[in-house]
Amino acid sequence: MKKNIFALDGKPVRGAIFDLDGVLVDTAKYHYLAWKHLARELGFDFTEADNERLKGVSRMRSLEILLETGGLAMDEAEKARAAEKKNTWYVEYLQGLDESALLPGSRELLRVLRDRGVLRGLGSASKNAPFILKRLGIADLFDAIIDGTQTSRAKPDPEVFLLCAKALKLPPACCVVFEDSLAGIQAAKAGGMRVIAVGKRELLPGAEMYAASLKDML
Ligand code: B16
Ligand code: MG
Repeated sequence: MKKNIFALDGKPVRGAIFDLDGVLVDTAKYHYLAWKHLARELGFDFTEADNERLKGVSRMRSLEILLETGGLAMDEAEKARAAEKKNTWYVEYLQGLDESALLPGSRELLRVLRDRGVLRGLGSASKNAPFILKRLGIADLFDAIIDGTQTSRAKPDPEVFLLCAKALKLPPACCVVFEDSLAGIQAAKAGGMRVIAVGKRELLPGAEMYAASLKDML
């Protein structure tokens, strides 16, 4: 392994918890296209820079940030309809998804960790995670899967990662989280875990280690 996750802070790493969108799979672009479509229908442009704030946060919170960006307000019923619309478009984009959408190094790193006795968990905010994992054919590489269908509090709340550590039967301090979003890094830190950020240090402060992609870890 090029970057030694076992040397992180000198404490043992017994579990690795992976975020899904933007870490293991390139679905972030489909989220963006679907939100941009919704913004266009609502009469404003939504840029890639605006989209940075949506990464890792729940569907409803993402909609609220989008409305804030466009200077619009909606009541709860309208919000539910708009979020549903966005999800329909997103799921349509996902229909073509296959193993080629796996980000470089994803499957290989999961296998290396398995072979070295490190438990692997998934900690994703996405309610579409079960469908995506099935399409990618990597579900059997995880010992525990926690996604947006099992959580009630969005990142930066640590709930998703704490539930995952519990499902792995490991104390949070023995786990390392791989994340591509600021909300996710904050969630992992709040849960008492170490973080490897997948992305740029300037955009993702607070992690113990940085990697441009999971391939860098191998
Ligand atoms: P859904 P992650 C997150 O997944 C995405 O990063 C975020 O953009 C999305 O809004 C959220 O899932 C909810 O996804 O609408 O599919 O339920 O990065 O935590 O794996
Ligand atoms: Mg992510």
